[in-house]
Amino acid sequence: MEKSALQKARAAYQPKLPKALQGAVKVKEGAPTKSVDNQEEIKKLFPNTYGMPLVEFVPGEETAQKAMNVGVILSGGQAPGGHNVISGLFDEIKKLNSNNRLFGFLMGPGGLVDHKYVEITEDFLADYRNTGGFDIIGSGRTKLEKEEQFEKGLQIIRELDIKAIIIIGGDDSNTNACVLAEYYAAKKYGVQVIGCPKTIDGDLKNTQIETSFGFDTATKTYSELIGNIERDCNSARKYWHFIKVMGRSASHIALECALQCQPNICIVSEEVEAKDMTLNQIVEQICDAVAYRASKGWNFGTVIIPEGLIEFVPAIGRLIEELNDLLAAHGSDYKDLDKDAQREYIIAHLSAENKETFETLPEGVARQLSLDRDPHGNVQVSLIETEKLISDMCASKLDQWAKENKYNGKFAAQHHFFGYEGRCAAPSNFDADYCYALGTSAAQLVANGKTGYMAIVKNTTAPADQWIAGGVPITMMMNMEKRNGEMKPVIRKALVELDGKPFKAFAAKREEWSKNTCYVYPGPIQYWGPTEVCDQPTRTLALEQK
Ligand code: FBP
Repeated sequence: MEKSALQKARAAYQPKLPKALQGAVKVKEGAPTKSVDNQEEIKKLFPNTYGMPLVEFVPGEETAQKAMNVGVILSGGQAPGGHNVISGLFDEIKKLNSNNRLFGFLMGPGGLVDHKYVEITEDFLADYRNTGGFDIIGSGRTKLEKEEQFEKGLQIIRELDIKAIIIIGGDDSNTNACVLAEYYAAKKYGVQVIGCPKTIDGDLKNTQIETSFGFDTATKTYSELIGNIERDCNSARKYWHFIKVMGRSASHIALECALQCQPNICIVSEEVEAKDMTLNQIVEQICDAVAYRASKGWNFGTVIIPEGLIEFVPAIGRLIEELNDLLAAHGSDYKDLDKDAQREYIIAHLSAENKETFETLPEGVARQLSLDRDPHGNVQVSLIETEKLISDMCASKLDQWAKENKYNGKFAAQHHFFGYEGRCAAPSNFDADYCYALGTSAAQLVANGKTGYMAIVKNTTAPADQWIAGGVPITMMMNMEKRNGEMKPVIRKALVELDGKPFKAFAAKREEWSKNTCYVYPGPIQYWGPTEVCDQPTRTLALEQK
């Protein structure tokens, strides 16, 4: 593989580890746990993996370890640092016993079911250390949920004599990891399953998980780009830039980028939902800033829009809920129809209120909401051009205001979508270290016979040697939610909390940012240099852990 100069220099980086993981390790067990909600139902569904204690690694004695083989899967959307989880896992199992072997299943959970794998060796791994991407073994969104998939997976697990599977994924993938762990435990197959918290979206966090990996690098990458746009915007002074940023559901990415770049406007979906706002009210909020700035002669600005916004506008959220049930209930009779007939079918089956919402949406957006969900039942919001929808609505509103003499300015819009640009960026020092420590923890969870746990690393705003590593039972994070028309046990997603410190920090400043030009230009991620430049956590993490 040909490498850039940066890649070569970065390959030599040795990620830092918490003190407790630097030598031999033993397990310190905490109190038994319970799920965040629906305890009776979750306990019934996971009788073998419910209630297990929290685990922390502390320095221990060196003991001889029997050789073992481990399998690893990258699941869902890419997130910077995945390769370092695998590096940490590989190095730790080799440290435990040099005869240990690591197998990577290809292209996501589907690789386990289809028996597609590769052995990860030192030479093979060398090209991927400290790099972004999931290309070492690829990723996929196959949902592991059926007994036949688990049994098919077991065949290759037996063939390769694998003791444990590590699933590196977001909330949906870790929910599946938990289901798989429970199944293998119930069948007494002796196969362990361990999860690892990944997602740029930042919504896999709770009392035990401070942040999901990838959020740090992705938000720093987007913030660099947004800062560049702000500077261009402040130089030419002729465009309003509408920037959609990823985050399928929660607005953590949008909020973090706003805290880093201080745009004129940042919409936070969770606030839209809490205030029961309509699309028109969101548009008016933006137009107020456009009109004010125009009155000062500033016909330019920046607006950040979270990718998941559309689902949080309550009227559209209600429509999506009914569409989910409708699409789940009417599979093939709907799928075989052409585009126009599908629209008519939906209109004929929707309740009066949702029908009205559906008919007022631009056709492209309505169409996207009527298409297949991803394998986990989610609307594919990355395909909805919310930034254009909002800016078009702003243009119409401003035309109307101009006619009413409420606005006198020029409005020209540019559109951007920052998503895929950040998911495979070379991991920041934080993500490089954090991921390596997560992989090391995962190896220790396996070595200590744990199953149904997720690897965790806490105290992450302190220097890396003071981080605390361990594991949390996945059932502890679960509750019951409706998916594809049915109640299912799932890991609870962490949305932006409106009484949380990051949102409050933003809310205290946004009025000033909307009126004046307060842009901050964060610049690119740095790997070498002063610690205040290279090793800062995200604003979100710093504020939350303060
Ligand atoms: P994960 O939750 O699997 O980490 O993926 C998150 C995400 O990056 C979202 O931000 C985005 O909406 C989605 O993936 C895009 O999915 P795809 O890669 O399938 O287009």
